Amino acid sequence: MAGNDTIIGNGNTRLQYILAADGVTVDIAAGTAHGTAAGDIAEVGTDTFTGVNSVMGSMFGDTLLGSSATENFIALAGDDFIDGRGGIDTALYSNLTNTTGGVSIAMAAGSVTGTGHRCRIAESVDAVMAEPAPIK
Ligand SMILES: [Ca+2]
Repeated sequence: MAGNDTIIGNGNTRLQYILAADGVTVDIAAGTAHGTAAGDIAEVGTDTFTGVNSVMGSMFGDTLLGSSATENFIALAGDDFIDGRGGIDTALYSNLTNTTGGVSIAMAAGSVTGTGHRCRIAESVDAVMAEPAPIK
């Protein structure tokens, strides 16, 4: 994902920044994604895209912004912020590979906390989905 990429999705396409070296800012409405910090220390370049309805952030603090359409967001670890804007949006914490423990979800307060996760969620996000911890 390094370098400046142009992604043309089919409306059911997920962008993934799991390998980014630092937090990313992804704005679906604007169709842009880049490292949040100056100097591209995330090493993702500046991407432009269309047709994306799902975003997986990095293992660091991300800012994930939606559009008026329905989308889902997988923020992974880090202190993240999710604003789905319009539509019926979902924040997902069911990625077993990167979820190391349970998460506590307070929709009214707009927060998700848990092992490796701390997230602020704007009111525009309609649902948060998590899975039970895997059986060991
Ligand atoms: Ca949305």
